[in-house]
Amino acid sequence: MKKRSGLPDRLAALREAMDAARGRIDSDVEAGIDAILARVDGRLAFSGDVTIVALAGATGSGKSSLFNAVSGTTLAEPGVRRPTTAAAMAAVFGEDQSELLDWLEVPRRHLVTGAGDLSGLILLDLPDHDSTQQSHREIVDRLVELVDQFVWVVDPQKYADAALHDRYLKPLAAHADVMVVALNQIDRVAEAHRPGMIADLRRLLDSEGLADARLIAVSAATGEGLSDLRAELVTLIKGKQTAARRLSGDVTGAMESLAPQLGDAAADAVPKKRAAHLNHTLAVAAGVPVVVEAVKKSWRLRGGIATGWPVVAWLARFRPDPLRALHLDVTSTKKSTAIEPGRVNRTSVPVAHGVAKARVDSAVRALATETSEGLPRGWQDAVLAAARSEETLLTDHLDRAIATTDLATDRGNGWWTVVRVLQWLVLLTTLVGAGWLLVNFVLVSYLALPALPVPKVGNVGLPTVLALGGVGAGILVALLSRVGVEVGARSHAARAERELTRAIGQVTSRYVIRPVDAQLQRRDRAREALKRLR
Ligand SMILES: Nc1nc2c(ncn2[C@@H]2O[C@H](COP(=O)(O)OP(=O)(O)OP(=O)(O)O)[C@@H](O)[C@H]2O)c(=O)[nH]1
Ligand SMILES: [Mg+2]
Repeated sequence: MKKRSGLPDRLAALREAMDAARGRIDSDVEAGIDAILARVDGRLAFSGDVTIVALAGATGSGKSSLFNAVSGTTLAEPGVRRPTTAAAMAAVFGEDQSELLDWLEVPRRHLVTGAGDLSGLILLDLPDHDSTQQSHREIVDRLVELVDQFVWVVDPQKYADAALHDRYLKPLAAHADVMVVALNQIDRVAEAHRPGMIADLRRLLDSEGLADARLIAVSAATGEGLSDLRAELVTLIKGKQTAARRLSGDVTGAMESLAPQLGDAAADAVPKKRAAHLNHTLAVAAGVPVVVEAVKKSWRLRGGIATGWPVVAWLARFRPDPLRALHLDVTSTKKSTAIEPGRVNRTSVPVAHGVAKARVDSAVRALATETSEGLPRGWQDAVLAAARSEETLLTDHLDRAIATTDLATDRGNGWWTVVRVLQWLVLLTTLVGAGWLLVNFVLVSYLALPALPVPKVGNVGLPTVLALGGVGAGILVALLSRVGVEVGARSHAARAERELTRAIGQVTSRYVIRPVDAQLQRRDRAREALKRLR
């Protein structure tokens, strides 16, 4: 038996599950559960010490007669012409409960004083559920949702009536433990046939999930079984748990309708592999490989200009810098400081347009689809919407990530200056040697003057050594530098790739992965809450 004290916890859990699942589940289910929550709140506002029991059933089954028999009054008017009872009527045993009856919208009330052990009972006589009158059915349907306990009154002719079983009994199976089925007019059945009929009805109820429902054979006419029915009611009133049990049943019903809306698949976060795959796709679409290649080429070009033989290097100046062509500055110092968003110039990596944008969008969609696979439709939609929440700006974010990443293009090249000085010294040496030779040539050949003195280094004259040695040294330094520049180009390209990928990863995490995770966590929260409810 469910404890009354458990109801507030279960209710809180249901509310929590609904808060998390709202907008992501079938709207009919959502409305149904909201109605249950409102109803439960409504009933809880009133005393749980009062037990509301409704006599419900087909026309002529004897509800009004049983109402009179149980209450020991002649308040209800059993009739020959059907249907007789057009509005619900209440017999209130003990203290007045007008507010509760207002909430139930039961207009006709009778206070039964000196109620004895039935004190605390509100007995309702309902109109016929199978009425030709629409208003009767509406009253029944409304009150069936609100009362604490039902006594379904059936008669020997119509106890298996499909309308009653399909429309009321089966859907109320969650409330079987607060249900009594009274097989009335048992006096009309021959003694010999009674056990068989009772067993037949019992089997029917059991097959409908109503094994917990009590079945009592009664006769309003002869009073047979009435003491059993009364005793059942007294037990319920004394237990003071009927309202809580019914409400608990409501909560269970709500839970059962909510559970399939949450799905079984375990998916509480975007799997690392999927996120990594998205990062890779977006990095390519955002032009990371292009930038990395440009970093490498730019380094080679600038390194060549700085460390090459000055004449060749001077010519290389006229080649365009590949990084500049992408509108990525080759000097990175200012990028390492914080940058105001909006003031960063767009790169010309063409991520925001055309094919690249389409690729970004479809990768984001693929991640959403794969991640939400196996989830109910509402959650798939929510995951997709979350993944695409920044879709229009995503390419801008990616572009900015690239524009603001420090490519370190002016670090690690201090040695270029040393080499450059060396190259100029070497060039100077070459020019001195060549000039010396030229002067001597002019002096001797044209002016017939004595040549300048030429000191010997070994067998060769110093000017020749200076000129040839200078050329040779220049070439050697250029070749060695080229090796150094290439090493730098590669390590800077690798570093740029790392940093750019990291920056792209931050964008995808913030604008795609985290919003998706938030949806998945919502669902997880709802599922956890339901688990507590069970
Ligand atoms: N023999 C016999 N007749 C009964 C019994 N209970 C009720 N009746 C008769 O059956 C007829 C219908 O009884 P009601 O109590 O008016 O039935 P009801 O379920 O209230 O009918 P509606 O108000 O029309 O839905 C009346 O003529 C009663 O006298 C019973 O246990 N035995
Ligand atoms: Mg009646």
